[in-house]
Amino acid sequence: MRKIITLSEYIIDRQADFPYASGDLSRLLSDIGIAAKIVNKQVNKAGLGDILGAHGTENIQGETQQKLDVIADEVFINSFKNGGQVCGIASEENDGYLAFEKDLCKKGKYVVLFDPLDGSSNIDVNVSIGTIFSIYRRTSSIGDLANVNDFLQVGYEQAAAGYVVYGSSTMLVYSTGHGVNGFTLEPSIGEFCLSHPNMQIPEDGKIYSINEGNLAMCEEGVKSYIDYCKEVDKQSNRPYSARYIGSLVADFHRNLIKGGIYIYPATSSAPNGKLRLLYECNPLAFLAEQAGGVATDGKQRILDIKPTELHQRVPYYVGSKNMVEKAMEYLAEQEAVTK
Ligand code: AHM
Ligand code: MG
Repeated sequence: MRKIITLSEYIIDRQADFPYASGDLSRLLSDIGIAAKIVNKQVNKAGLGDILGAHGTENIQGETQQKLDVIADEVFINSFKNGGQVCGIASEENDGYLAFEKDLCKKGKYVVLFDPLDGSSNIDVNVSIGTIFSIYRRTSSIGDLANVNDFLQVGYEQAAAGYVVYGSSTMLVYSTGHGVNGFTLEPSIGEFCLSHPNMQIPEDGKIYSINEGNLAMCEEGVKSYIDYCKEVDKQSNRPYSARYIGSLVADFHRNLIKGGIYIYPATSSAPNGKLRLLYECNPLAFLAEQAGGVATDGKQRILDIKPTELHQRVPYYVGSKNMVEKAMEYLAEQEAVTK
């Protein structure tokens, strides 16, 4: 049997690689692991009665919140508040950022932006959902309240990012900028164990993931790229397979392992796409690049976009390097034609 390395052991071992680091980021990552286990318990019980169903309130984007969204949001916020490493958070479920007022928190070096439960419309049909998180060093002074500039940082400044996928097994995947590692929750011992060391996304893939129901509302470049994906060409492994779970974390996770492209483009009804830059696109873009992949808005690198709003949306193309680059070629060609 291979030696089991738990998430906590792994984080402590990595900490030794940075002799001058204070250990705060390590403690924060451990807290995320614990919060994820608590949320996982709730997700597993989702079919059992009153946890299931809409909570009845709407978030800033006018979407009905499921009860579990609210529960997950609270679990992560409480964990950050009690940990002392985080001075404030922003999340999909809160209209504005929250600056923690406790003295312990004001001394925290980090802010966290997160989507507590992404793909939550999938909960009541027992399909995988996920938590996505993005961690930055604060730009405001330690001891002060966090301010908006701590949250509106460009993606390449992320100190760490990751996700938890609550699927047929539960996994936590994260990066601190030194590669990507995946940990699977071993339910009998209640520990995340290193199962996917040094994850690399294949340069080419055979899977495209897009809500094709929206294709008529997409620009011509997207349509012609999807035509390309469906074309028969044995040499380049086409036609590709279409796979769309409708849960970003699950679609991303599959493509990270198998190779593929995930697209949520601009549409005529959503000119900036649907996905949120700060707590959906940036963290997964950070992971994609750390694994050798690419993430763009169709024109520019996601991690270079300077955010202006907490809930800003961007078109999203992420996955295997050659596939994303090919999609961008199609977009550029069509743009040249229409100019
Ligand atoms: P959410 O944050 O409200 O759950 O929305 C994000 C989700 C992603 O997980 C998923 O990829 C996408 O929305 C699906 O959208 P659509 O149903 O428009 O294809
Ligand atoms: Mg979401």
